[in-house]
Amino acid sequence: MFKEFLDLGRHPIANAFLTEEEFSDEFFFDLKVCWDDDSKLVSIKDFVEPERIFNNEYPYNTSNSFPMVEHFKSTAEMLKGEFNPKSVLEIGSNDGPFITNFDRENSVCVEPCGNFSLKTAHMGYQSYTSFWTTELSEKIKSHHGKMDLIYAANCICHIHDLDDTFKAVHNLLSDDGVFVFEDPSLLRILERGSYDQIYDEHPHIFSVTALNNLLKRNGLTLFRVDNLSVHGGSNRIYAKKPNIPSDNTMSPNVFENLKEEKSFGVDNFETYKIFAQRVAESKKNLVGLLRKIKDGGKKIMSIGATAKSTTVFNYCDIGIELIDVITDTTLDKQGKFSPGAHIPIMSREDVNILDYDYVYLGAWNFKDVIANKEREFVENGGKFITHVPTVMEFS
Ligand code: JHZ
Repeated sequence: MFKEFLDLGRHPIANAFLTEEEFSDEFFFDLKVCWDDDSKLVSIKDFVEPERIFNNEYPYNTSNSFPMVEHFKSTAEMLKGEFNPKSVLEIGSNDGPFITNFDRENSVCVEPCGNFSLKTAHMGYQSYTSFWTTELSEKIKSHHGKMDLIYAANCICHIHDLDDTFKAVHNLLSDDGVFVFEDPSLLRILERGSYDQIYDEHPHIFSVTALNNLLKRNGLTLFRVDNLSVHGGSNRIYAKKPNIPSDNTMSPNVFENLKEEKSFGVDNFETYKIFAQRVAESKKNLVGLLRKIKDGGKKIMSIGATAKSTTVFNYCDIGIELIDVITDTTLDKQGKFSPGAHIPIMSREDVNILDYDYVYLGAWNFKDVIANKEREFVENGGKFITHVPTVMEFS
């Protein structure tokens, strides 16, 4: 039932920033995207082994993007207020910006990247350095009992086997507990042409439509959706165990989301073929714009060494001939090179932005934050470039 609709070419691991000595050994895979006619799920065709991606060197730490720290604080406060959980488990706890809002005694973290699980362990939380599986849920249940709140942000769409994932949640969730998870929204990606959300770490891109099908077949009921602006548009999904088999207490906004997706054509393969054409057009326009700027003798840098920009630079074949340098606030990315394209990454403080005429926004999702920080650049005639929702320059 899998139908392929997009071929983004050869790609490296999106977050595997590397040193010059590592260039010759770099791992690449074919990034193709398909749609399942049955569940309506969008997935990449060839999954990359998770151990290659999520290991002790994984560099993306949420706490480096300060708007996300605020986001997780307010999310935690909201969940406490609405559900008053006595016990909390976070799947994919990263360096702890969500779990830190809950008390240590009744909270458990699961995180496969040892560098981060060590951090939450040092903060005093029970931390399991592990991938999320039914087997692990059994172990946690025997040590800590069932959980009232199971939470995951930008993590469930990272897991290949979704049936096992949801079965594991079902196993550990208390009978009146709630499972809450947020991931980028397929609908927003289709609307905005933000194909750069597709990379090895995102083997699935979720629609509410597909999640409704997948949760149901694993004994969970999707009962609420919050549409969020983070990461270019995400959905926060709420699911629970149906208390009685016929229980179908969905809030009206679930139906509204399903309706909006249907009217956009999320359940129709034609929509994906149109998206693929838009992606090819975006590449042509971005490369065309960058080349024109360079041919005019101007200089371009980039802000945000994101996983998303790995997809853009490799799909569009953009390297140092077009972009001189990328700046990023993450210490572990600085001094390294971007995956595949091998553009050097530096700290923002070490680059004089006024030497540049254009800044390509690798972190376009933080457009306002970055534009606000870089007011001097704009006042001096500098311009930003983005490809979302269309390729454009602005100041
Ligand atoms: P950001 C990651 O994707 C990977 P990325 C992951 N797979 C996922 O699912 C999504 O997040 C949600 C830097 N920065 O959040 C910090 C600045 O330099 O868009 C980060 O390295 N200056 C887990 O990598 C990067 O940009 C700034 O002013 O696409 C942002 O990465 C700000 C605000 C950030 O996620």
